Amino acid sequence: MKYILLILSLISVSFAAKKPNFIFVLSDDIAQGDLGVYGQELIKTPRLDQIANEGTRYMQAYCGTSVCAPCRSVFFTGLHSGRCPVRGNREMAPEGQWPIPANTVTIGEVAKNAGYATSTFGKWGMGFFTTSGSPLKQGIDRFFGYNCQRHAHSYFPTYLWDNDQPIALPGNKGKGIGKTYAQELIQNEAIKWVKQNAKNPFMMFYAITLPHGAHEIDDLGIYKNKPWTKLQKSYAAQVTRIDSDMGELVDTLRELGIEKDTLIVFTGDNGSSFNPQSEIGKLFKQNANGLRGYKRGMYEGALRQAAFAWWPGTIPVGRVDQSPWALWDLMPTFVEMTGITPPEGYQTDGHSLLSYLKGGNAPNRDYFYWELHKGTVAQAARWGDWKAVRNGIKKPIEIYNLAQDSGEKNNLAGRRPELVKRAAKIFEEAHQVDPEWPLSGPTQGQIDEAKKAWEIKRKRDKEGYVPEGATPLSKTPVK
Ligand SMILES: [Ca+2]
Repeated sequence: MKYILLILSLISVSFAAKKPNFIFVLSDDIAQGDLGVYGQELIKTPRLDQIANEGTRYMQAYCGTSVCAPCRSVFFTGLHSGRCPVRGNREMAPEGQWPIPANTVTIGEVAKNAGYATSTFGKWGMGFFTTSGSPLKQGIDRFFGYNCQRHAHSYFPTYLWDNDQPIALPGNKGKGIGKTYAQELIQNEAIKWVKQNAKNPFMMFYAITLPHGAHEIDDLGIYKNKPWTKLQKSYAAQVTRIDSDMGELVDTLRELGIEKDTLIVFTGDNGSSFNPQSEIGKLFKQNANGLRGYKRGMYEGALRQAAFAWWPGTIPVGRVDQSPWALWDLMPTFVEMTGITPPEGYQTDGHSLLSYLKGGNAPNRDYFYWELHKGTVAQAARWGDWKAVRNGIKKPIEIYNLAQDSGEKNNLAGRRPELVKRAAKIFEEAHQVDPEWPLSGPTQGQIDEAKKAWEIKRKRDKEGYVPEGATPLSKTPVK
């Protein structure tokens, strides 16, 4: 009996030692159609295509909502945008966005609680370091990048944050092309961290800022001599930069021999920031998938993302699937794949995708829900093939049948009052009342705060602001 117990405990130790790593890559404003595997012909993404083809690619993977900060918050909290604590890009002075409250259980805390090493690289957007929303107070051991989304409008910033310490980047002016490309540093730190943590189970949230504006790049590479506009070349080079950086990441996992222990999920955080009729939208045929809308909307073109999962030996190779799922599913997926008990206060609106990722069916659920805080709140829901959109609380509810009309051209609301009723019920039920996020839109105080925050940002840009006590990049110790 003793021996059996010993063997059992050895088995459980060896299982415990094999907790899988999780890398979630969230690309900022990338369009589904920007990637070769989704039909892109002009922008080259060979490594992303390869990663997608070595794993499973999803055609109906949904973001949290169609702007940056709340989408991050949906992933980070496992709550949909009707319940998560950061539901809009709310600008706070002098730096940062509206913070995640202290009592929110985040995926960072869930992972850390289970003994994982945790990190975030790239663009945070969920609270400055002096607030409860600091990554370092929300379960993240290692942060490197931009805390503030306004700051992330430059790829040649005058400084970045190494945890909560500012690093000055000499030769950068914070606008236009400078000497040090932020993504270069962020990628190097991310790769370094993976190497340092190869023996631990780790959870990395890589909130890669590309190809969000400003569309600045250190090297136009293969696009240099294309007969395109400067913007078109820069944009293409930004996407290809994500590609080579993701290639380096999987190469690193393979060199470390941990590729079979590591799940990578790659998605965009919202649809393209470009109108399909713009010089980017048109040249790169970003809406060749026929979906309606783009960033800051509630139609499928804003919500459906480029998305794939890679986990050699675990996730089926070459599968392409049409089932819908959403970013708030990743929290319960992480909990199930690690077999851990989440800390007290943990809750989620998602469903674990683990068996689906492994080749099974997607989980059943009542509905998906999104809200978008810009002016009065816009809402969307999907149940089965039905999709409902209300572009503001006083606007009529629109109903579409996604199976027959994925382009959401044919509003069936007039003919299907029972579906309008169902949508209204979902909109009411899924929206959790929160005085910070009124349905009627931001309060005057919130508008004033945002105005002040942008004024400070513009002033800082003019002055080439660097936070006090910043260490120059060349003097930072090699970690
Ligand atoms: Ca974004």
